[in-house]
Amino acid sequence: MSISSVAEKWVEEAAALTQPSRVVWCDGSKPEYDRLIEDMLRDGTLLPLNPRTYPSCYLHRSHPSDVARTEQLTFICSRDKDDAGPTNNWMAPAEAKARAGAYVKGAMKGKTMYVIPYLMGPVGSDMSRVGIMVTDSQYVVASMHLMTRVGAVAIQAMRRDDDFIAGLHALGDLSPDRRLILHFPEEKLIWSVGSGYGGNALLGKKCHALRLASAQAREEGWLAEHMLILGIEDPEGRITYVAAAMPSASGKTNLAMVISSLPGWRAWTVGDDIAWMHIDATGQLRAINPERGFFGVAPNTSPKTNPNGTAMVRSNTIFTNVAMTPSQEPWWEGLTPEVPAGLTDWQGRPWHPANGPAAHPNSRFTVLASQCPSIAPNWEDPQGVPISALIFGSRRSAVIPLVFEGFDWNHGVFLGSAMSTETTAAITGQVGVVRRDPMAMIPFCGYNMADYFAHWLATGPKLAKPPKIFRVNWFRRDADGKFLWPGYGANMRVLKWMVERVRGTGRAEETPIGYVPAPGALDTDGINVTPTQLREALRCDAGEWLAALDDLGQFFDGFGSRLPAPIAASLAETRRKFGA
Ligand code: GTP
Ligand code: SPV
Ligand code: MN
Repeated sequence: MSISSVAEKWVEEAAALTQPSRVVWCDGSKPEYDRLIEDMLRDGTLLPLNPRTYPSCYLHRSHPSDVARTEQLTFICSRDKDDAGPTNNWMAPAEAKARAGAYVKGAMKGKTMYVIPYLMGPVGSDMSRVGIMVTDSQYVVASMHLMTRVGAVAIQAMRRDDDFIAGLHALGDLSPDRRLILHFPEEKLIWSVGSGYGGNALLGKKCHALRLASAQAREEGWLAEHMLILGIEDPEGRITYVAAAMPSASGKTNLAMVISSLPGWRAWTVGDDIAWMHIDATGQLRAINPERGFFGVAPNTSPKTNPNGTAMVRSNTIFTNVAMTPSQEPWWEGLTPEVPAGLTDWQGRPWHPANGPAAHPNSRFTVLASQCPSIAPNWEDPQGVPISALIFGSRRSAVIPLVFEGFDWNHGVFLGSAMSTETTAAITGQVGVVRRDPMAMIPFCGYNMADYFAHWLATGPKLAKPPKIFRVNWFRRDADGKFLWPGYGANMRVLKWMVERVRGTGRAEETPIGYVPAPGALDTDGINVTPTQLREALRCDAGEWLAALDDLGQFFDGFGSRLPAPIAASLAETRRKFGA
């Protein structure tokens, strides 16, 4: 493996700062992975799971105060505060390095520093990008093996000596008081200290592939989005590809591998969390999945809700913060209808209901995408897949209809920018609080979100045939608090209507917020939804919407004159249509 001098120099600097006793360059090989697993089994970082029913599967328990992304400790460190914008935490680059420098200085004393060259995206794709991260966590190295393409394959994809995102990760003491996740877009640099969990620590994922990539994408004219990618095959065998943005723990993994109850319709998984989308020479939007694996939410993943999800984690999977049965099998709430006796909870204690759920609500599995039964045969196509529709979905108990379609590109971008959602366990803090989350990117946009809206608006006219843009909400509830829509496999019905809309055959009715399915246009044959429930799920209420648009207007005001005029115009026009 030959490595550029720029990369070598950066690694030397990282080592000088953190002072490890040893530096190991990772090659991404199976023997390397096996050695890491052996080491971690020996020191207790991993626990073995049942080798007969879950071969090569392991359980990791993270520190109880390190179980989800910590957004309040995540910063965009652009030189100019306005370039981070009002929705991001900002710190001046020098201050950020001084503060975090105190935590990382000597942080790897007596430890091994692993250098991980990783490739985000398929081998041989112009859309793929390289990162080089260092870490003192073997769990992070093993996870990066599953989530990215590690080793020579990354170094060979560098187009110049300095063509990589540099990432410094140190566990520190895992205290939230000494935790910082810092992004330096102008330096193509990430510093993360004090957390070993998920998006805080697997730097290829949110830090690189979303926050820094979104900033890079804007400069280079592409899109880096918090989106799943999915192929929808109809009974004639034609495949329509869509990408869908949904906030954390709000349905991407589930939709990406949905099993349809509609005869002849099936889904092909291309990605479950991040989409990088470029415009090709013909003006077609094409998407790649930059990741190699899934870091998916465990709770409520069951043979009923997500059969592909449960099938793919039966081998070669690292589970984090799930519970364990007496026969060393992983368990989480919703996996089986009955709670098994004798569970050990996610903190290693005999489970007691008074201690809360047995598995942490943000417990997860890490597994290669290739293990998913519905993985698309072309999921690693260097050209990506052609995108015909974009979906913005959020988690809202009220107000937001099951599905509606934007009038055109600009209106669709407005619908994405208008998204709000109820918070989930994927982020530390209160669950179920409604917050603004444009395009499901509020925690992941690496620059000023007003400029991000402008970038989206500017992308439409560059496309020969802009994809249709839809909004969805699987989570609307009735007066008794029950979901109005069965969700999961039934979501294919909504996808089918979208495919028909793309082809110009799906019937729709116009409302002030967009097109909704006309009566009978949504195929509910064979699923348990009454006409009243469907009407409720699709209902668009003027009073509720006007209140929601007031809140949206205040949010937009925070961007000042940087808010693009077409976004403000769409808001005004919607209010007018509702009679305001
Ligand atoms: P991140 O990995 O955090 O980005 O999450 P995600 O968007 O991939 O969410 P995921 O598919 O893992 O779903 C999160 C939670 O929502 C799980 O507990 C699912 O069971 C639940 N969920 C997913 N789809 C549906 C649905 O259609 N209806 C309902 N009611 N719940 C759903
Ligand atoms: C999310 O929170 O959106 C995730 C999990 O996909 S993490 O990798 O921890 O960010
Ligand atoms: Mn996510």
